[in-house]
Formats: sequence, structure tokens, C-alpha cells
Amino acid sequence: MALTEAMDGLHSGVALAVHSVLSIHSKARVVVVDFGNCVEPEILDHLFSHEPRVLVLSVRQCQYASGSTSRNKGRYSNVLSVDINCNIAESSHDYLTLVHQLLLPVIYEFGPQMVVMTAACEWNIYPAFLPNMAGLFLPVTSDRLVMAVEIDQQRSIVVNEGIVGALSTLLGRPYHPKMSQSESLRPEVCQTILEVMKAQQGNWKSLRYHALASLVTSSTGKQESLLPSHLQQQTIKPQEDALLKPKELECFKEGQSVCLVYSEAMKEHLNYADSTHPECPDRISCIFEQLCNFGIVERCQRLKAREATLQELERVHSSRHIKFMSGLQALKPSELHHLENSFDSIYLHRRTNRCALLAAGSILTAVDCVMSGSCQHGVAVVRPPGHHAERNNPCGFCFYNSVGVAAQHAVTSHHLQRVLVLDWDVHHGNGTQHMFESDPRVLYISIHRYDNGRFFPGSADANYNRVGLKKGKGFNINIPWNKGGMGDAEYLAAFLEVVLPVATEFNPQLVLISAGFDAAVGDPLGGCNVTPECYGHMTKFLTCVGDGRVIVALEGGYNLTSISYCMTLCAKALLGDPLPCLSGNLTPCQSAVDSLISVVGAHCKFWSSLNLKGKMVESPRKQASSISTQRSISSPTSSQAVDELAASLSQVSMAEATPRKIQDEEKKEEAPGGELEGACGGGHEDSATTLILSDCLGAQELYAVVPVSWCPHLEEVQPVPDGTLNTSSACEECYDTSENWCCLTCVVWEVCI
Ligand code: Q9C
Ligand code: ZN
Repeated sequence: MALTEAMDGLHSGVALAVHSVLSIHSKARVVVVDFGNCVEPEILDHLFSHEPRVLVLSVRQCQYASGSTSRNKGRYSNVLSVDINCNIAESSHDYLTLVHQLLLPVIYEFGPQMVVMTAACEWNIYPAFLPNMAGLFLPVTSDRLVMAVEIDQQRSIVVNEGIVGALSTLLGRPYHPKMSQSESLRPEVCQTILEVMKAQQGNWKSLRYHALASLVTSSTGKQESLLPSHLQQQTIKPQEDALLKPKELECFKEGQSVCLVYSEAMKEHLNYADSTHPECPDRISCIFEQLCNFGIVERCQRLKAREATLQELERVHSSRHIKFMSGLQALKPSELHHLENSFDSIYLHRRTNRCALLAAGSILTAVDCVMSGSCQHGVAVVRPPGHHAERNNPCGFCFYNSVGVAAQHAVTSHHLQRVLVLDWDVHHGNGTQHMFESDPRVLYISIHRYDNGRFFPGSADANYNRVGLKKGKGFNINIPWNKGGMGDAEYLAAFLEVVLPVATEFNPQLVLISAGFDAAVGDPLGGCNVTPECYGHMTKFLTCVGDGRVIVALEGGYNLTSISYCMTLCAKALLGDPLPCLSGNLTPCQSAVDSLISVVGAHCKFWSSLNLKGKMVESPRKQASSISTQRSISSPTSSQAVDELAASLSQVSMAEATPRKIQDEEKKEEAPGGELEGACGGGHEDSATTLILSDCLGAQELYAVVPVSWCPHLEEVQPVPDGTLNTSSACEECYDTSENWCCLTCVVWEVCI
């Protein structure tokens, strides 16, 4: 290997190191992420351009260049260059978006055994840069990460904090300095990401199937080069509070950093009539036993389970419901059995209330422990589960909404402004959504099977277009899968493309995971294939957002072996242990990609990190409750219309087997007239219509009616009363006999020539 003269010490060192790894391990794959400088940008590219075992990702700010740089076009398949025409040094948001949505998908697809990250000093890097990058790159290679950083005496303060934070992160304790409220993404960064994505789609499936891919391809040549004058180069001045001496940094605090709460008392709730019921007492004891076997329990601070108090429950449940629950202990088994029929998927026991109180109280204890600073993270091995429980009634094996009670407790008692509830139970957490859908302080994100409305709990409330209400608009994110079999590839894509960007932008002070493991391999109810390792990776990702406080609370999950391994991997992630790499095909299936496209389409106006195409209408924090009343917002530009069209067309393309529909809740049969989505123009009576519509659009010779995903009237869609729809009858209001099945307030008319 020839080192060129122009090469600086940092890069020649990295080149030699990579070369040496490859000579020792001939089959190794190495990723070099080079946050370099502009002086000699192409050295590593050239050195490794013909070495397929090395993938070079080089990110540079080139604020002196004009227009888009040619390197972004991608000359070598194993070199991905990201040249950005502005100074993004101070903006964490810019970097993180780039890493989440562009670099990580490619890195996971490449599947390296080692990542080498280099950072040159010329960049005025924001303090959390190194720890942020360390946290995100670590899990990919089971912690085989090398960071090569050039230190500049002049900026030693920022760099020192960064280095100490990075070391802490490498040691398994992600470092979370206070981040400034996230600024908006810079247009240059959005443009660059889309440009690189487009150029590299031929090389990387993860980019081809990225939720933004359809937007990328539909925007050919239209994007203007933007260089607003307000983006002058700025110099960074370290703030006073950045002048921390390493030993004062929080990351060096002694003590155990994960608390664990479990009690056998929660095994008492059981099904008298059916001992084979999946929600069985052994669920929690199996998990606990496995945590003991892996030496995890002894590494955690054990907390005592307690019952939730009346006052804590009343914040999210009605007194009627609480009274009903406490009355159960006085009933006979036969009476309890009889009562079960008034609910959906519920069995009752004399001890049900006590167990449900303990489940909720245990999570509250973990919240108090983590918020007091005595632990960084928490694990709650509890049952019965909670996320289906509504304010006023039990549902789906759930009685009190434990995570809901805990989120409200964090807001009310700990005065938190931003709590993230991430629900990866295979079922939608209807109860949690309903409790917080108008509250912007609690961001609810759920990844669940939806099956076009047919999967439990079987309501259209679980669809992607339920984005929250009033002030909570944008703070309810549903990621609905429309078929079974989803696994690591799909969950990873959901995380990299939606969960991480949004969670990072939200900047939560606390993350509560509604951790059902019924999407795991082998679950009898879920029909999905998520591996325990993947649950570990998802947990680890969440420790990288906001203040990095994460509590994992058990919800569903019915394969005792699976759930025990899954919880073990989550706990290991929280303890900072290296996680096994994800293996296998990590390309998400088309149906999952379609779901992600819908989610991004519904939420890009609330979250700038999902809005690389610049479709932002209002930022979520500034946005008022007025969105549905402001008509101006509902008139998209023509380029928006094109994007919506692209998004809805890609929906149509997966419709071969499953025409889009929201299932009539009472009527589980497929009757053509029972399709509801037509109310906003998106429904097609059958697949023949679908084909004709897309044909016409291809030929560009007809008018097309395109529903907008943010139509504020979508929520008002009701089932067709008698199950049939006569499209030729006159409109009840205006007696017009032309088509009356679309919402004319929101429809976008696209005139094709
Ligand atoms: N035909 C949780 O995972 N299934 N609850 C009922 C009715 C109920 C799942 C099927 C599944 C409830 C917490
Ligand atoms: Zn579930």
C-alpha cells in the first residue's frame, strides 16, 4: 500500500490500521467513517476504492465549494461521499439525521466486523458529537469501534468533553450532555442526503427501500441549489458550562446504573378456567430466572415492588374503573367468570387487582429511581400487561395502563415536559394512545401489526393517519404493519427511518418502553420474527436519545423461552454490554416499506427530520391546535401534490394481494362495499380500478384524484352503515349525481396533459 505524501498523520494511521486488520483477518469487513476536512478529501477513497472489504463513508463540509459537489454522485460502490455545502459543525440535528437515515442503513447492510471513525480537528464539532457517534456506531459491530480523533489545542475544551463523553459511551454508559433545543435541519443537508441517497440507490438496497426513496426518485432535477445568505460561517465559542473537568462529568459517577423491579406476588393473577391461557404467571418468573442465570440481577439495583396509589391511578383512569377493580377481590370465581364476558379478551381472578396495582406501582418505582438520578435505566418485569387498558375499562389481558400511569406520573410528579413512550408490543396500545393523544408532552410511538385493521385490537385507531389531536397533533405515531412475518429488517428500518430521527428531535427527558415481546420469533400470537438481539439493539438505540434515561417495562409476549432471552438482551443493552451483531437479511420487505412511506407522509409536516424534502408546514412545538381550521395549510404546492402522489402510488403498487382498507370493526368479512377508505378518495373498489388508475398516471392522460394523507377529515371516516355503497346515487346534501365518495375539501386535483 502506498501512502501518499499529502496524507496527514491521522489518515495514514487509519489507513495502516485498516490494512493491518485486513492482512490478519482476510475475511474481515471494515467500515471507515471519515469526518474529515476539505484539504485532501479523496485520499482514503483512492486508497480503498478497489478494496471490497472496506467501505469508506466520508462526510465533509465544503462551505467554500459552490453548487453540489461531484463526489456526492458516487464513483465507487464502496465509497460513499457526503459533501455538504455549508457549515454544519454546530448542529447536532444535521449530523444525527445524516447518520440515522443515510450512514447507518448502509453500514448495517454492509455488516462490518469493525468500524473505524476518524474526526479531524478542523471541524468546530459540537460537544456531544463524539459520544453521539460512538453510541450509534457501537451496536453495529458488537462494540468493535475505533475512534481516531485529532486533537487541536485551541479547541481542547470542546474536544475534551467530547473525548471523555466518548470514552464513557465506549465503556457502556452513553453520555448525555444537555443538548440545545434542536434547530431545524439545514436545507443544504436535506438536499445532500437526498442527492447521495439517489446516487447510491444502485449500490445499497437499504437506500432503495428507504421510506424517502420514492420522494428521491420523483424529484429528479427539480431541486434547486439553495445557499441562503443567513447561513454564514460561524465560529463556535464553548459555553461556560462546557468547561467541565472530566472528573466532574456525570458519567464517572459511581454506583449501579440499572434498577430492576420484580415480585413473585404478580404471579397470583391467573385463569381459573383455562390454565393454558398465554398470559400466564410463569411469564415473569421465567424472565426473572433467566436474568439470574445470566448474572444480570446481581448487577442491577433491586427495587421493591409496590402498589400504585389511588391518586396515581386517577390521573389516567376513571374512579369507576378503579372501584370496579378493587371490588373484584370480594367476588366468587363463578361471578368473576361471568363478568369476563363484558370485556374483550379478559379473564378475572380475586387477586387481579392486587397484581395490576403491583405492575403499575413497580414501573412507578423505577421511574422515581431513574428520575432521582440514582440509576440511569430501569427494567420492570411485571404482569398483567397494561397498554390495552383504557381510562374506563380493561381490555386485551390488561387492567391498569401501567406505562400510561408511569408516563403521567413523570409529567405530573417529576414535571417532565417530554416523555417518549415507545411501544413495540406486536399489538397497538390503544389505551396509551387514547390517554395521551391530545398531550404534546407525551410522544407515543407504536410499532404493531395492523393487517389493514384486522389485527387485535382491530380498530382503525391504530393506523398511520392517527397523528394525535389538538395540541397533541404530531405526537402520536403509529407504524402499522399490514402483514405478519416482520422481523429484524423491518424493525431496524422502522428505527433508523422513523423512531430514531423523531425521538432525537423530540429530545425526551425519559423513555418508557412498552416492551411486549410478542413480535419475537416463536411467539404464538404475534406471527413475527424479531430476534432477541434486535430487541437489544432497539433498546441501545433508545439510550442514545434525549437524556438517555430508559425504562423497559414488560407488556405482552407469550413464548416463555423467547421473552426470557428478549428481556435479557434488553437488560444487557442497558448495562452497556456488547450486543451480538444483527445477522441475516436486513432488507425490509415491500409491505413494511409501504407502511414506513405512509408514516413519513403523515408525519413529515410535524417533524423536520422526516421532512428532507422541505414540506414542513409547522414545527410540532410551535404548531397550535389550529391545523385543521387553517385552510391555507390544506393547500399544498404542486410539488407536494406530486410527492403525495408518489407516496400513494407506491401504496397502490403493493395492493396486489391486499387492497387498502380499514376493516369494519363488526364485520370481519371482505365485502367490496365495506371498504371505508374511499371516503377520502384513496379507496379503489377493486384491484382492477387500481391498475387502471396507475396505468393512466403512467400514460399521463387523465385527471387523477389524489388523497392527501394529512386530510383532517380522515378521522371522521365511518363505516358504511349497511355495508354497501351505491356510488351512483345522488349526494344527500347537494343532490349532485357525480362521484360523491371523496372528501372534496381536501382532495388534490392533478391535471395531467
Ligand atoms: N379473537 C397483549 O399482548 N387476542 N395483549 C384476542 C380474539 C387478544 C394481547 C383474539 C390479544 C391481547 C398485552
Ligand atoms: Zn401484545
